[in-house]
Amino acid sequence: MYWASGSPPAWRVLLLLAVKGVPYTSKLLQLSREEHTAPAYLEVSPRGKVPAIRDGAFCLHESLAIMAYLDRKHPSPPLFGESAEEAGAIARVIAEHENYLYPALGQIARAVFSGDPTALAGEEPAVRAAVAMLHEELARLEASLALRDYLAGPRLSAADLTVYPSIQLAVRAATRPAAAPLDLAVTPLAARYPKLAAWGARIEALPGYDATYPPHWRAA
Ligand SMILES: N[C@@H](CCC(=O)N[C@@H](CS)C(=O)NCC(=O)O)C(=O)O
Repeated sequence: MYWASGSPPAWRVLLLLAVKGVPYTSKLLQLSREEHTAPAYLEVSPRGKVPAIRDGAFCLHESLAIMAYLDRKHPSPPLFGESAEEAGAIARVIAEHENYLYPALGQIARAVFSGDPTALAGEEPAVRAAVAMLHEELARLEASLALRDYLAGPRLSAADLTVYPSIQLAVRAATRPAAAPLDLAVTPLAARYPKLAAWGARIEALPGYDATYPPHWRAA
């Protein structure tokens, strides 16, 4: 399992491995040292991105593809649904996350974590629009949790494991000084989104949840 600290897509896969209790060899790459562009790694992950896995002779990149593969290989507990309706609901939550929440978060994260104090200057209107979109999506998730314990139904699924690292990234971004002018207003999460905060606590209580991942994530 090739991953990097601070990568939400990598964390999704690590969570899925933990929930399923699948043993694996951890290969932590240092992106700052360009380990993801090394020729040997490009053979595993041709785009030079994390996460990626090697399972025997089989290599796979793209977090959602890896999750689907691992769910087939290690079916217990099933995380992509058993009925057609469950599978549809899970795929819907994941697609909405990938198409709306994650791009907005990416735009915010690029401005907040770039280390360049002027990063926001030229892009502030676009980043503010992304903050509004993030809240729109968080409100949708919050409303859905009024009806069910997990994002796609009464049981934990791949949808939860996909969304959870993004929520954590939003919270982490809000603690950064560079985020102050944006007024991200996602901390404490429970103040505005109590159901999302309680859902996050349910995920953190899962057997195998590793509170130390990613190593420097929470302390930031
Ligand atoms: N769609 C991909 C996204 C992977 C991705 O963008 N990974 C980032 C870390 S979050 C990465 O490897 N960045 C290194 C780079 O682009 O140079 C997935 O879900 O696996």
